[in-house]
Amino acid sequence: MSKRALITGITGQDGSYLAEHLISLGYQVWGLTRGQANPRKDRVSRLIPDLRFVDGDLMDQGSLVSAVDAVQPDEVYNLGAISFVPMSWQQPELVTEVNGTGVLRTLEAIRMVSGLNKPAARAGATGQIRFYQASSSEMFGKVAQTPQTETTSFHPRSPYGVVKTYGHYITRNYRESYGMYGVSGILFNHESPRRGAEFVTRKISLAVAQIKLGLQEKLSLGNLDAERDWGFAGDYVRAMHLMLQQDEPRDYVVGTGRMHTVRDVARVAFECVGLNWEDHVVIDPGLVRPAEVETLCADSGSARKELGWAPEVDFTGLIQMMVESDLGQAQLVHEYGSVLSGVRW
Ligand code: NAP
Ligand code: F7E
Repeated sequence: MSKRALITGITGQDGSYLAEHLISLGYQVWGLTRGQANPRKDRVSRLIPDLRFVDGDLMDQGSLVSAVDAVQPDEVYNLGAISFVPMSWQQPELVTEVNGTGVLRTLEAIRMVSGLNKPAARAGATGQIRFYQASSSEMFGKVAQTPQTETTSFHPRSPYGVVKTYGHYITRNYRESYGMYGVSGILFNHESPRRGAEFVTRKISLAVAQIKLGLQEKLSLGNLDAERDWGFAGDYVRAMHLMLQQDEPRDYVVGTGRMHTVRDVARVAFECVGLNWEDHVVIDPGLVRPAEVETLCADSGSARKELGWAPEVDFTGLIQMMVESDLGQAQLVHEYGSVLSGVRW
């Protein structure tokens, strides 16, 4: 019988790649969607016709219990979050509710539906619903060592990072308290042509496409010196799935082990279309964060050894993929009008 998976955050970047991956492995996949007439639900259902949907919101405990009960999943992937770090300074309470208490609510829904409060169920995780939590390299923040491993201490620098740290520890606590198979993937930045336009890589690839076509002149950026370990989202969802297939639940760091600056992203992206980034990028001090994460680099030795995971797309390949996708889409819109703008991701 095919396995059943429930994904929160299905309308986001990772949700769509994970759903495609699980369906390719023979899973039946349900995505949790919230709200009324969510346009992002239409977009993902066009992209993945075999996907099923169930209503729910990480802010609403009852809806999560109903969703888990209705789907009866073998695996739950909690990818839902407000994931743009600057928003966590603007609306810290909302981010805490969704990204922090939302994890607790999902764990509680699994516990209630599985009957994990019963002592007999505590003895072993076998046959229980397996849970994946989307933890983040933002938890390392002001890094204690480079590269970062599963044992590197946390020093988050944003409300987002602080709240993700709560989600990380509450997942570990449910594993230790109830024998739940719950794991956290500490994922470093991962990008794709489906990345939100507010994140720096996509902001750059979209601007490069517009500038190449003469539709925009300048691109405003903040801290060009920030260093990140950027990988491809399609590679990282394979690691999420592998983490739930192990005999023993444990947390893993997932990244490429290569660091680049925001300046490198701009240089490579503009080079893809034969332009010089220095002719187009302007600095906007308003985009610099109240407390910055200056540098992040993963040591994914455990994931490589124990999960057999390795990334397939390198930094230059990733930026090229994003620029080519945005240029192709911008050319279509430019030639045929805005009626086409909603067709692709
Ligand atoms: P994303 O594209 O921003 O997607 C976020 C998803 O969360 C959307 O589907 C959104 O759905 C959903 N969501 C927001 N509020 C919700 C709520 N109240 N209830 C239910 N769903 C809600 O994020 P992503 O890049 O795919 O990242 C997936 C997860 O990994 C997130 O938890 C993120 O924090 C974490 N993470 C990401 C990275 C990265 O580099 N991408 C690295 C480490 C960790 P709507 O359409 O309803 O808004
Ligand atoms: O910023 C700098 C900015 O917003 C990257 C999320 O998926 O990964 C992501 O968080 C760096 C930062 O991603 C601009 O200051 C410069 O140092 O693309 P970002 P992020 O904050 O690293 C982690 C792992 C997550 O978990 C998050 O959910 O780029 N930067 N100039 C800029 N960033 C943006 N957005 N816009 C700029 O103009």
